[in-house]
Amino acid sequence: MPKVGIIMGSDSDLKVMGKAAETLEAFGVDYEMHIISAHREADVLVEYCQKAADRGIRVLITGAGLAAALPGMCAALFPLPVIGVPLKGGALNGQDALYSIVQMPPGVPVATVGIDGAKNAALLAVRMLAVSDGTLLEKLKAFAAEQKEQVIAKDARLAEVGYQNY
Ligand code: RP5
Repeated sequence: MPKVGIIMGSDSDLKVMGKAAETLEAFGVDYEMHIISAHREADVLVEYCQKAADRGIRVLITGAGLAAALPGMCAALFPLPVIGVPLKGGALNGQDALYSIVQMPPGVPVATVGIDGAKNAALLAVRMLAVSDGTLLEKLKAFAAEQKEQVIAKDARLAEVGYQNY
């Protein structure tokens, strides 16, 4: 079974990156989760990324804050898709991480989601795996239908109780 790797630079990233894990669990996607710092233990990151594909990891979800080097370094070392999650925190509130992660040089792509967008990162990983997995594709269709029903229900409630009592 294909597996997703969730990597984050610090345990201070765990609260947000946990949403990626929750989302993968909801879709029944196998994953592993690690704290590996690109700046503080570059050698560990290199070893992890160089072996990940051979161990069955098909997509890496990578979250980091501040001068976020982790997603870009993963994309340099891991040959399959890397999704970057810029994390809020520090004086620039995640904009530093966003710019760092999204502005990759040509040839080394990172699919960057929004600041703290761990849930979307996981959904994107599920979509990538669903390219060759019909069961996951059906789950994604069901997820989209469920989201639609939730909005319809909210609209019906608004019509029923009015905005003051919503
Ligand atoms: C980044 O620095 C991490 O991804 C984290 O978002 C940020 C702060 O790390 P800690 O000082 O909390 O370990 O590398």
